[in-house]
Amino acid sequence: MHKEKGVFSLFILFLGLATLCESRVVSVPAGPLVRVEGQSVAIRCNVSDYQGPRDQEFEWALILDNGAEVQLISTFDPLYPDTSVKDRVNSGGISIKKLSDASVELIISKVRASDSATYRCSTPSTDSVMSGNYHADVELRVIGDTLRVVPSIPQPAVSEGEPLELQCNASRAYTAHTFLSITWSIRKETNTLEDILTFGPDSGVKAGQGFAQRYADGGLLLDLREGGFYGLVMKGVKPSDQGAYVCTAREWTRQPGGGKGWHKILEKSEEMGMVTVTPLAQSLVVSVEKNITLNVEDTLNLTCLLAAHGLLSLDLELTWLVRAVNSSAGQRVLIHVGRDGQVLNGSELVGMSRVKPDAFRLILPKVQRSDSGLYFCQVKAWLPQGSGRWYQAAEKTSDPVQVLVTRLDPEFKVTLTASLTPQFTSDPTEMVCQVTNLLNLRDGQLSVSWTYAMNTPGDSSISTIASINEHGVLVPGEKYRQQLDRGDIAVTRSEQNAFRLRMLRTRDEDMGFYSCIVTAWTPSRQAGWDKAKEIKSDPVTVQWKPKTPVLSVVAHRVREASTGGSTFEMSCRVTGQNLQNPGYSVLIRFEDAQGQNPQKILSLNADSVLQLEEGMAASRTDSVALEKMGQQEYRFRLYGVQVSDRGFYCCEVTAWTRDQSSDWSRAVSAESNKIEIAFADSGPVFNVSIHSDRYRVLPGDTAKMECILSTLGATPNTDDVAFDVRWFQSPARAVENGGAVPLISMDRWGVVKKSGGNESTECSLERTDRNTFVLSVHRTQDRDIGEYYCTAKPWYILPDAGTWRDGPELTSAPVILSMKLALWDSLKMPVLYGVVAALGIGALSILLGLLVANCCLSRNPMHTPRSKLMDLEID
Ligand SMILES: *[C@@H]1O[C@H](CO)[C@@H](O)[C@H](O)[C@H]1NC(C)=O
Ligand SMILES: *[C@@H]1O[C@H](CO)[C@@H](O)[C@H](O)[C@H]1NC(C)=O
Ligand SMILES: *[C@@H]1O[C@H](CO)[C@@H](O)[C@H](O)[C@H]1NC(C)=O
Ligand SMILES: *[C@@H]1O[C@H](CO)[C@@H](O)[C@H](O)[C@H]1NC(C)=O
Ligand SMILES: *[C@@H]1O[C@H](CO)[C@@H](O)[C@H](O)[C@H]1NC(C)=O
Ligand SMILES: *[C@@H]1O[C@H](CO)[C@@H](O)[C@H](O)[C@H]1NC(C)=O
Ligand SMILES: *[C@@H]1O[C@H](CO)[C@@H](O)[C@H](O)[C@H]1NC(C)=O
Ligand SMILES: CC(=O)N[C@H]1CO[C@H](CO)[C@@H](O)[C@@H]1O
Repeated sequence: MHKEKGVFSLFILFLGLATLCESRVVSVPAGPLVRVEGQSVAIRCNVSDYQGPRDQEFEWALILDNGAEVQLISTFDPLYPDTSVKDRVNSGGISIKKLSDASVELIISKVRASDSATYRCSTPSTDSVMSGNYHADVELRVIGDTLRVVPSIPQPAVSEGEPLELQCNASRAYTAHTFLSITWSIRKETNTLEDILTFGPDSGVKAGQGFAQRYADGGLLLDLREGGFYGLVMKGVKPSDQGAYVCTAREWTRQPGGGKGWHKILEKSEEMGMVTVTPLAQSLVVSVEKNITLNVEDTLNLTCLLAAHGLLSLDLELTWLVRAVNSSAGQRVLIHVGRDGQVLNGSELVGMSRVKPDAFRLILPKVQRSDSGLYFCQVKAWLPQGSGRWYQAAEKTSDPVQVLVTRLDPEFKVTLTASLTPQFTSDPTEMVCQVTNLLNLRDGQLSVSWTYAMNTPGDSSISTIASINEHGVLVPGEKYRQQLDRGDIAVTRSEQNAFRLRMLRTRDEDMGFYSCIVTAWTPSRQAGWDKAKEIKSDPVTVQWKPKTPVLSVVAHRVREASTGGSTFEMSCRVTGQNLQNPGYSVLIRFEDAQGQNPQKILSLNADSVLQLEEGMAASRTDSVALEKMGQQEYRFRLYGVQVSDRGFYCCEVTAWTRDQSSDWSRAVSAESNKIEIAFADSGPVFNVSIHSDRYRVLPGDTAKMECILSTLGATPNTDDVAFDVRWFQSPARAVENGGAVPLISMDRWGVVKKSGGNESTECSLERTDRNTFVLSVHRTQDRDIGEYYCTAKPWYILPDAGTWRDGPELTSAPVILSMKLALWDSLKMPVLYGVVAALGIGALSILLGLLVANCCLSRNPMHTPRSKLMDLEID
C-alpha cells in the first residue's frame, strides 16, 4: 500500500511539472534504419507531452536530398499523399497504422531501393502554445539482398570418434551497419532442426541446448578464417551425430534506439548435406589365431588380432578368457588388462603384451592337459568424450580357438648327404646326417647309427660301422673297430642335430651304400631312456671307377756323343694319368751294346735327392748329372764319353702319391725307350807336337826341345797310357842325302838310350810331365845345327781286355836349330871393306859401301833358306 501511495504522489508531481513546462515530443527510431529490398518496413512514430485531444493525428513525408518534401500518407487527410506515391498508397504498398492515440506505424510492404531517404513523421499541433518539436526524422536505407551462403562438408562419412568438419562460407556486398551470424544445425530423423552453435552477430558464441555441455567440454571448435569462411569442427563424433546438417547465415542491424538489441534483417539457410557416422562397434573386429595342439610343458602362444577404424586413438580394455571344451564349468578369466594397461585380474603365470598396435599376445608357459579349452579374447574400446572423460564405444568378443594340450611324440626328418665323395682310391669320404624339423624332443636325446651295405639297400649284408648312442657314447661296429681305433674312420656329432662320418682313406672295398639311422629317445619313468622314434635315411652311394694310374716316359737324345770325349745328353719326359699329386723318382739305367750287364747309374728320388748308384765307377762321379728341368722333365748328362760308356741308356720313372700321412707311396713305374751311345771305336787318338825354347843358339849354349804328346777322343785313364819316344836329328849337311840320325830314345818303361848319331853330340832326354819329353842338346856346336823331330809310339791298356796295346807311331813336325855366330862373322867383312873404301874414295864409296851393307842386312836370318845358310858357313 505504501508503495502505491508513493507512485501516485510522484505522478501528481510529474503532472504538475508537465503542465508547467509542457512541450510536445515527436519521436521516431534513431536511424539509420537499414532494411533489405523487398521486405516490409515498419517505422514507428510516437508523440507525447502534448496538449489537446488525446487522439493525435500523424503525417509521414519524405525529405529529398534537395530538401524538398514528398508527402506520403496521413492519418486524417486522404488527399495528403503526393501524386508520385498515390498508387502505392492506394494499393496498400504504403500504409499507416494507428497503434494507439499517440503512436503510429508507417508500413512499406515491399520496400524498394529507391525508398532510401529520410522519413519525417509530423503531428499537427493541438497545443495551446507551440512548444517542443512537431516532427522527427529518420533515415531509411534500403540495401540489396546480397547474402550468399556456400556450405561444404569435406568428409561426409566419418567413423565414431573422428572429428567432423562443417564449413560454411558466407558473403554479402554491403557490410555497413549490418552484422552477420552463422548457425550450424542438424536435422536428425525426428525432422526437427536442432541448433548446434551460433557465431555472431557480435563475436559471441552460443551453443545450442543439446550441445552446451559438449561445447563446454571443448568438443566443438570454431575455425574462422579470412574471406567469410566459417568452420565448425565437431570432435569425436558419435553415431548420434549422424544426420543432415544445415548452415544458416543471418544479417542483423542494431535495434533502433541505440539499444543493445539486434534486428535481423536477412536470413539464409543452406543444406550442408548428410553425414553418416560409422559406429566403432561396426568396424571393430576381434579374432584369435588358429586352433593349436600342444605338447605338455610347451608354451601356449596365442595372438588376439584387432581391426578398427582409428585403432590408435582408441583405449582398449582386453580380457583373455578360457572355457572348457565340455563346458560344464563356466568361463575363466586368464588375464584382464584395463585401458590404462594395468592388469586388473589374472595369474602371474599368464603374460600378455601388445606386440603390435593391432596384436595382443598371450603367453602361457608350461601348459598342462588341464589348460586345454576354448580360448577367446574380449575387447572393449573406449573413446574420449571431452574433459578427460571416456565412454565405452564398442565391445567385441572373438570366436574361440581350440587349444589341445596332450603328449606328443618326437618328430623329425633325416637327410644324409655326402659332403666329400672319393674320386680315387684313398681319397677321403665324408657324410653328414642332418636331423631337421625336430619337434617335441624336449628333454630327449638323439642317437645315430651308421651302416654300410655292399649292394643295393635291403641287402642282408648290412653292417654297422659305428653308433653314437643316447648317452653320447661311441660304439664301434664289429668290423670297423680297428679303423676307428686308428682314426681312419671318425664318427662325430658336428652340430646340434648333425652327425658326421669321415673316412680318411677310402678303400676300393668301401664302395657301397651308406645310411644313418637316427633314433629319438625320451626319458623313461625308470630314469632310463625309451625309444620314441627311429628314422633311417635314404642311402648314399659311394662309388668311383677305380682308375689305374698310368705312367709313360719318353726319352730323347738332346746331344749326341759321336766321338769319345764328347758330351751325351738325354731328356726324359714323364706323362702321368690318374695320379693325384704325384711325385716322381728317376733312375738312369744302362745296358751295354749287347743289351747285357744292366746297371743302375744315377737316381733322383721323389724329394729330388740325387744319388749315385752302384753301377757308377767312382772315377766317373764328376762326369754325370741328372737334373729336373720342369714339372715332368729330367735331363741326364754324361761328360767325356768313353768307349766303355757305349750302350743303351734309359730312364726308369716311378710315380709316388702322398696322402695325409705325408709318406710317399709307390703308385706305378715305367721305363722309357732306350737311347744308344754308339761311336766307332777308333781307340784313343794321339797327337804329337814339338816346341823349342829357342831356334838360334850361341855356340856352347844348351838347346831344349819339347816333344808334347796329347790324347784326343776317348781317353783311357792316364795311368793306362805310356809312350816310346825317340828323337832324331837331320844334320844340316846330311839333309842333302836325306839321312836322319836317331839321337836318343825313352821307352815306355822310362829307360833312356842314346842311339847312334854323332857320338860327340851331347844330349839328354827327360820326361818333365806325363806327356812332355824334353830333349836337351848341351854345348851346341856346328854339328848340332839342323832339323830335329821326335817320334812317339803310344801304348795303352784296353779297358775291356786289360792288355797293353800299341798305337801307330807318330812323327812330329821338324824344328830347325841354327847358330848365331855364323851370322855375325858374315857381317864383319863387308862393313870393314866399306869403311876402307869410304876413307879412300869419298862419299860415293861410302854410299856404295852402305848400299852393300844394306843389301846384306836386309836378309832375315830366321828364314834363311838352306842354300844361303850353307854359303854363309863356307864364308
Ligand atoms: C513509442 O512508445 C512505445 C510505448 O511506450 C515504445 O515502446 C517505443 O519505443 C516508442 N518509440 C519511439 C520511437 O520512441
Ligand atoms: C570457402 O572459403 C574458403 C576461403 O576463402 C575457400 O578456400 C573455400 O573453397 C570456400 N568453400 C566453398 C565451398 O566455396
Ligand atoms: C577350431 O576348432 C573348432 C572346434 O573343433 C572348430 O569348430 C573350428 O572350425 C576350428 N577352427 C579352425 C580355424 O580350424
Ligand atoms: C610366439 O609366436 C610368435 C610367432 O608366432 C613368435 O614370434 C614369438 O616369439 C612367440 N613367443 C614366445 C614367447 O614363444
Ligand atoms: C568332452 O566330453 C566328451 C564326452 O564326454 C569326451 O569324449 C571328450 O574327450 C571331452 N573332451 C575333452 C577335451 O575333455
Ligand atoms: C578376478 O576374476 C575372478 C573370476 O572371474 C573373480 O572372482 C575375482 O573377483 C576377480 N578379481 C578381481 C580383482 O577383479
Ligand atoms: C796336334 O797338336 C798340334 C799342336 O798343339 C796342333 O797344331 C795339331 O792340330 C794337333 N793335331 C790334331 C790332329 O789334333
Ligand atoms: C860317327 C860320326 O859321324 N862322327 C862324326 C862326328 O862329327 C865330327 C865333327 O863334325 C866328325 O868329324 C865325325 O866324323
